[in-house]
Amino acid sequence: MQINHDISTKFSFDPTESFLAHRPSLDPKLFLDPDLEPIYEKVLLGKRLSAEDGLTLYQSNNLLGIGFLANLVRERINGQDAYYVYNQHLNYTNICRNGCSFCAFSRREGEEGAYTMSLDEIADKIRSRLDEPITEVHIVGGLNEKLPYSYYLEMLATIKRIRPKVHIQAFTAVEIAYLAELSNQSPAETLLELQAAGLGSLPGGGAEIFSSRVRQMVCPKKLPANEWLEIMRVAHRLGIRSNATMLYGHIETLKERVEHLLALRQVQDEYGGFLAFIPLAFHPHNTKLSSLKKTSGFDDLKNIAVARLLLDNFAHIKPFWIMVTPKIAQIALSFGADDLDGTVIEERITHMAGGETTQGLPQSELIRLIREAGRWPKQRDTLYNLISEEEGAEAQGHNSSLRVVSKT
Ligand code: V47
Ligand code: SF4
Repeated sequence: MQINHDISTKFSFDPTESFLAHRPSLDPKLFLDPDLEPIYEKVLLGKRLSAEDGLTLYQSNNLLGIGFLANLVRERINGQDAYYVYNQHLNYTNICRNGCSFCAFSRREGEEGAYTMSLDEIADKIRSRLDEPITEVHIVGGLNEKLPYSYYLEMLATIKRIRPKVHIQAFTAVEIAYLAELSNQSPAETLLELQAAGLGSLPGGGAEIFSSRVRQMVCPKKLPANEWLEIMRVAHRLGIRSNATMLYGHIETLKERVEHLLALRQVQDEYGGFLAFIPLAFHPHNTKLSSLKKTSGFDDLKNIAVARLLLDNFAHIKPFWIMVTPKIAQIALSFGADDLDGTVIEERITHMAGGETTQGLPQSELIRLIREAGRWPKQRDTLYNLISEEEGAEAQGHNSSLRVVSKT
């Protein structure tokens, strides 16, 4: 396949645009620890935070202070808006050659509970929701060596045939690297072929923690960190957007979390192709790390806030409500987050690891969570184009109706 190497895309986003307009009237000394005050000064001036600042934030237990700082940045970038998407998750197979020790979802071929959806089953799943205004199908699966490359192309084409306008956000960088290997092509050639079959953007999974120390211990067979980052660079250069994640709450140190976030910030400086950052809270149940504790609400909120502060070039910070619960995700809207992800409908990765949330949330519930947090609900598509909204005074009332901005 011929690749045009000139298709370089730089997505523009200026987080410091209006920072002076957001100087708070409160005296932050009332609730900021002294060690957070220099960070407050930087945040006010729109200055980039350092790795040391990141560590100071993580080491502080002044959650309200950290949240206050993160909220300044959040409102500077997104005002009162809080986004959600009408989406459907699809985990097409759990058979995986990697066997990461934090994963309760994966199985070996023939093991009890192993499954692979046929193309007909996938088609049925998409068809069964045709009466809903789904704008995104979100697809992640294991590395199943029995599946031919054509399965992936046909999966995308099948979904597009049934729902031509849907945006398919499919295959983590780990799956993309695997598909490149399977198809004997470069990652760029593979991405372009998948795009021609219907791929719209990439989910942010597979990043885990970039530290090679941690990767060696919990996912030694997984794509190394530098290759994960390189796949994202290649995608962004081709104009294919993606998300970014960090799996936290297992054996990583706070310093390793900071290094992870700064590595993402560096790649975002290069092409600006990341849409959103999603911290993924580790669920230990049924995994080889089941002796570890679940993350606490305190850590979940701190992670959101620190990410908002360090990732100054990311437009969106998204708590995945499936992992942190809708209640924590709602509170996170005051701690740096501006996006509640979506309706989801069916999710397996977290639920097989002890996730206790429901499998999906109706649109009305996402709107209610956002509205009751004092934010303005904005239904978006995957690329953050507005689909419908409730604004200002309307959003405060309980009878407000959605204003449809665009139909997909
Ligand atoms: O890479 C696996 C994580 C990821 C566990 O882009 C676990 O919007 C917690 O890609 N506890 C896959 N996490 C999911 C993914 C994703 C999820 C939500 C939003 C987006 C997005 C992408 O799930 C894996 C891994 O990091 N994971 N096991 C576990 N026990
Ligand atoms: Fe496979 Fe992904 Fe689970 Fe790792 S996290 S075992 S790559 S499905």
